[in-house]
Amino acid sequence: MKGSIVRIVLIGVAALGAAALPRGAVIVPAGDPAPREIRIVVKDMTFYVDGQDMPNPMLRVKAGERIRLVLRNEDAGMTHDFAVASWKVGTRALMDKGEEDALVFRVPYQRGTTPYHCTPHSEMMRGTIQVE
Ligand SMILES: [Cu+2]
Repeated sequence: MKGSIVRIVLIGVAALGAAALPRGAVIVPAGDPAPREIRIVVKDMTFYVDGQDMPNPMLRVKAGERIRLVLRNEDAGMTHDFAVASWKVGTRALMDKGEEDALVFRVPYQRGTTPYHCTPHSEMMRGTIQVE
């Protein structure tokens, strides 16, 4: 009887913990430097680094680096997001034109490449992240 109550409480605490952490959230150790910001805009169903004209560009990051990735949707009538499936990182939800979302994450320590994409338009809106 006592054992089952303890178990129920533990399950409840685990459920609360999972609900409180949004997708892409990370625990930031004290004293960590500010993350490097990468600003991405979406126009005409294409990702761009803000201020550059390379479509769906390769994003270069360093192993273990903290990144603050900001996505802004400038596509009228289309909702978009940004996700790195292999890292389980993504913006909160699909965004309408003019909306912006930021996610902070740490790049895995393993070097190599991994794809990023927009969930509903992954055939067109996709690119590569290179971990150096
Ligand atoms: Cu999209």
